[in-house]
Amino acid sequence: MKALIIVDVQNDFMPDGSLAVPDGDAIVPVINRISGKFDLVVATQDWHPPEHKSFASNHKGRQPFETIDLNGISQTLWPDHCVQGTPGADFHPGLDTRPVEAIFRKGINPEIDSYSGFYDNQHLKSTGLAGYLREKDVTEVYGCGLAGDICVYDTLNDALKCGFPTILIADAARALDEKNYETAQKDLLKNNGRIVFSTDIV
Ligand code: VGL
Ligand code: ZN
Repeated sequence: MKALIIVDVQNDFMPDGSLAVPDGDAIVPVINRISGKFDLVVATQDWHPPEHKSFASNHKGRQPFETIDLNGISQTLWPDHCVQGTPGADFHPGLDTRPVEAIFRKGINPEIDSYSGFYDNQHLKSTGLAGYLREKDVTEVYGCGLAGDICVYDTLNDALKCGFPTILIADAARALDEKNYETAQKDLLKNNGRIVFSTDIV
């Protein structure tokens, strides 16, 4: 059983969104072309309340992209993004969501950020995604989406930690920061992850 996790393909991460990932919309046709080839497709959705503490706007005198300590861990402050129920939190309108069987929402607790689709950033609370994939007898987890260096990376890292053979689809992801993405890809490879291109998926 091959599963595809589509990570955060949401309007606010698109080039005209509030937390724009360069070239982020280029992955949409790539994902649409391959999603039908998987036995199971799930998606994650960044889904923050307006008072989420990852937003710089919720910290007096702070600017986006500064780093603070949030409840004991380092937190990058972001522009407001993916606020629950707003158009920015919707999936890109061109994304074919028909094959998506389940959507795992994350980042709901205002006190803690959640980059991975599996756990929050302190690994305190699970979304249930690992149990869902296990119950579906998934034997391989493929990942794509936005942002490659943040939520895709953390999701695939957790998939590896959960024991799933894990594969990044390189041309179906884009990063906020290219340098961080290079480091992230090296780290996935070091942890026995693999990297393929969408054309390798048959
Ligand atoms: C993301 C920063 C903040 C992502 C989500 O989807 O990569 N990045 N929230
Ligand atoms: Zn977020």
